[in-house]
This record gives sequence, structure tokens and C-alpha cells, in this order.
Amino acid sequence: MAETLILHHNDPSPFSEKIRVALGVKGIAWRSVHIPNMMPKPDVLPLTGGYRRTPVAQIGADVFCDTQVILAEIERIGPPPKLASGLDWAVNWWADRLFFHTTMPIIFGTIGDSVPEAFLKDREQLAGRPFDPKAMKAAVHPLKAQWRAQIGWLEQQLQSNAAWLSGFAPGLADVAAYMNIWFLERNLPDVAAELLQGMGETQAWKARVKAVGHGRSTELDSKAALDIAKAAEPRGGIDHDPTDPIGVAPGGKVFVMADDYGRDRIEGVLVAANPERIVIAREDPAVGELNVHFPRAGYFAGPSLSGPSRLGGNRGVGSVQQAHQRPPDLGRSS
Ligand SMILES: N[C@@H](CCC(=O)N[C@@H](CS)C(=O)NCC(=O)O)C(=O)O
Repeated sequence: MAETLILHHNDPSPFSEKIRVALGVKGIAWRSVHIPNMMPKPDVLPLTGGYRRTPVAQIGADVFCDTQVILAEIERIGPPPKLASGLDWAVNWWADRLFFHTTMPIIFGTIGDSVPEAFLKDREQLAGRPFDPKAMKAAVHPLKAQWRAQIGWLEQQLQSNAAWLSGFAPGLADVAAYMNIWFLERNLPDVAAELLQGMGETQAWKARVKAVGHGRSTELDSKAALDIAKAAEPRGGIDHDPTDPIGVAPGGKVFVMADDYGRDRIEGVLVAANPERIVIAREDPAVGELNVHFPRAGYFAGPSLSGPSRLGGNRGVGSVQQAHQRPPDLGRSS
């Protein structure tokens, strides 16, 4: 049971769909906790220390923030073949950032008028700047051409005798690219059909990825997930790289925050930092002691400037109250 992955997700979330399909590729059993698609998220933040984005995963008392580390865990616990080969992680980065930021404004620029005000306000808080469907509307036309250009790369790869972007079996490149097509198609099926015209290999591949499914999931109540965390011990044995640029030894107090949106500052005690991930220890009355894992690409991390450097005797370090602090020196205006 300790190695069962619990996914905190919701149906419309494209990043969640990426993980659901990755679980399908590996064919592993998982537990499904449905979380709100906007704040408040009272049963998520005690696990994450303030990270609010979707999805989040949990294995016992280890919590994984961001699809990069969730995918790395799926790779670790799932059976062969490997999910990631070649430059799949770089493809995943392109799909998360560049392709997603082409897809998302096409959707919200088109349906913006019908999006509830509360959702727009939430996304404004998430982005730290206006979430402006009117500006996105103006960008829809030029972005459609850019979206199709990126689909053209998939089409070329699939024409070169490959059933999958990752090679001979479905893998990370497939689930990452698919996420964006799924997101557009779910919200704007006509636009997706228009932009996929003539992309026959991509359409056939899309059907193959869809047929992979989501693996075997069983529902779990969000409170039960908190209880599972509380009853478990954070796992050990995570490699620390003493040459890591963070320059903090395990046991030092650190912060982690996303570099793009949802830049909530998460505080904790360094467990390990390596090129793949940074793991911090936190404690919260609702869940006890946890390890919280973040990827390195796309996150700032560094020594925490204030406060004690040890977790012991300091319950609530990195607790939800600190979640919305933004260090002025690390803010990005775009
Ligand atoms: N880099 C993150 C991005 C996740 C992300 O942007 N998720 C969206 C939903 S798909 C989100 O968090 N939206 C706000 C929310 O759900 O509260 C990842 O790979 O997990």
C-alpha cells in the first residue's frame, strides 16, 4: 500500500490528463482524489505546504508537486519499458511551456466570455497579473498558425515510420504532446478539427494515445488521503548531490517556488537536492512529517533567509500561513 500512488487531480485539467495517460501507459493501479479546480483547496495545501497547482501526487508521506516529479515517480514505481527515453524530458518541457502557452490562450481567447468571473479572478491570483481573455482573443488568430506549426513537428516524426513519438512504445513524449491536443479538443472540438486538417498521422496517433486509457484507479476521499500521509513515514534514501548549485547542506532551511505562475513560496528543511529534484521536509498538524518533492527545471530554490534551520521543535514550518509570500527579488513580471 505504501507504494500506491494517490493522484490529486480534476477532470478538466490538462496536466492531470498527462499523468492519467502516463499511468495508463504503465498500467499501474492508483488512487484518485478529486480536488477543486480553483482555490480554496483545504485538503491539498497541508500536503504541499502551499503549492496550489494541479495535479499533485502522494505516496504515503511523500508528496510530489508538478508533473515532472510525478512522472519521475511513475517511472520509478511502474514496470518496464521506461517512460522516458532520448530527449523525452526536453519534449515534456516544450509541451508544458511553449506548446501549452500556445494552446491555453486559443482556448480562453475563444471561450473567455463564458468563463465564470470567480475562475478568472482565481487565475489572476495564480498568474500574479491580469488574466485577460480580451487580450487572448486578439492573439487567437496568430496563435492558431503557431499551434499548427508545432503539430507539424509531430506529424513529421510520425511519418518517419514511428507509431509513437517516444519510439517503439508509448512514452513521455507522447503523453506530453497529447495533453495539449486533448485540452484543445475537449474545450473547442471544432477548432481542434480545423487545426488538425491534413495531419493524418497525428490524428491516428491521437486515437492510439486515447486508447491507452488511464490505468486502474479507485476513488479515495481527500480526508482519507491526509490520514494515509499522517500514518506513513517519509521515505529515505534520496540522493543528495554535494555539488548542487543550491549550496545548502541537508538539514538547512530552504524555500522552493515555481518560476512561472502559482509562485507560492514553500518553506522546509532540505532533505536532498540533485539535478532531477529537490526534496524538503515539512511538518503540518493535519498530516505530520512529510517529504515534499519539486522538480528543478522551472523552480527557484535557495536558502531561507529567516527562521530556524531545523524542523525539530518547530511544528508548522512552511505551513499554509506562509503560502502566499512572494520574495520581491524573485518575482517575474511576465
Ligand atoms: N508545471 C506544472 C503546471 C501545472 C498547471 O499549470 N496546472 C494548472 C491546471 S492543469 C493549474 O494548476 N491551475 C490552477 C489550479 O488548478 O488551481 C506541472 O507540470 O504540474
